[in-house]
Amino acid sequence: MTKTLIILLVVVPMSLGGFWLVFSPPGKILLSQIEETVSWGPDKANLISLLYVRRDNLTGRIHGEVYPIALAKNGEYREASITTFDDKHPLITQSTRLDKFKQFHIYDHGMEKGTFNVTEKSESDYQCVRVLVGTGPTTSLSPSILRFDPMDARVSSFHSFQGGRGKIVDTSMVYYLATSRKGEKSNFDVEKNYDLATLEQIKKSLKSIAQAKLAQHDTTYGEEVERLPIKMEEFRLFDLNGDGNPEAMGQFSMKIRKKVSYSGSAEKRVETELISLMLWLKPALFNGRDQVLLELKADLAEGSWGKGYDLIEVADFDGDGIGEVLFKSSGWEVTAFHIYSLKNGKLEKVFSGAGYGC
Ligand SMILES: [Ca+2]
Ligand SMILES: [Ca+2]
Repeated sequence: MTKTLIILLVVVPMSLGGFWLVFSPPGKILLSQIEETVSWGPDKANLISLLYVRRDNLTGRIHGEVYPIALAKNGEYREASITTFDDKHPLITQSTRLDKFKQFHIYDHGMEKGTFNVTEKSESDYQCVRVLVGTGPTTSLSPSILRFDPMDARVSSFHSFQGGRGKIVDTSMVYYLATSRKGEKSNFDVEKNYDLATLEQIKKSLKSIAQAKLAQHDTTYGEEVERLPIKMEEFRLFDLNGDGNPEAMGQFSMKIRKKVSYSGSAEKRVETELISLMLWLKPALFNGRDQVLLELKADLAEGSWGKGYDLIEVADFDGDGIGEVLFKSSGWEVTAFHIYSLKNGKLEKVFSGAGYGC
């Protein structure tokens, strides 16, 4: 394959939102994901998943489903989702890791919020694809997580009238980390251990680095641009490796306004774009110097519903006592999941996949 073709295969589909050309050819069930089920026993393996809780706002009925992301074993992470575009062949007959892993521990901000037991396999719609999920009762979950607070970034709502079926659909959804193995340690959050002045100093370090990174980021293509001040969307403080020195996370966004001219027209239109940055740092306060552990940038045109990378949870997925980081990335009608692990002074990607989208 020539270099140009490789670039086309990767860059063009991503930019057009044609995510599935990269991650999964349309219409095909990912058989490679299923083969490994046999050799990966449930003993020490961990099926890292999300629990999606859906509420029918018309009937009040709450329904939970486990969406498998990755299987962790011996420090390795393997794809665990089974998806298809093909609506003719039922997924439900497929062998899946949900046949072996039935009980899940549900986490919210490092705290266990009950267990979820998969009683049956089912198929569920996620944007344009169908996904094999595990369903079950939500009765063993803490009522504190079954609230669908519209201010919570994890909550989404869907309201539509399906004329063909004469049906009104009004659903709210929220998701949490679900792991088949109970974490020996799940709460790596250390923000409460530090006073406000210290936290402010760490935020200042994050902001100044984010400012420099976002100023360098160029999506302008030579157009005139105005960069608006950066905004810190989220700040969290963890000690991933338990060495007493925290790792800090800042999620930032910056709007840029640019004047764009179109071919054949002298007129210029102002367009706004959003650039987002997920930044992790070992702050100078504890480290002698600011050390960047991870930077994930995403630029999205206004109107897209995504905003780059969101932290789902920090948890010890592989049982070595060190916390891994699970992100959800959202783009133009696509979603994918990524796991990062602290290695050699960096947060390194150990898994990327389990995506869905159009
Ligand atoms: Ca640390
Ligand atoms: Ca770990």
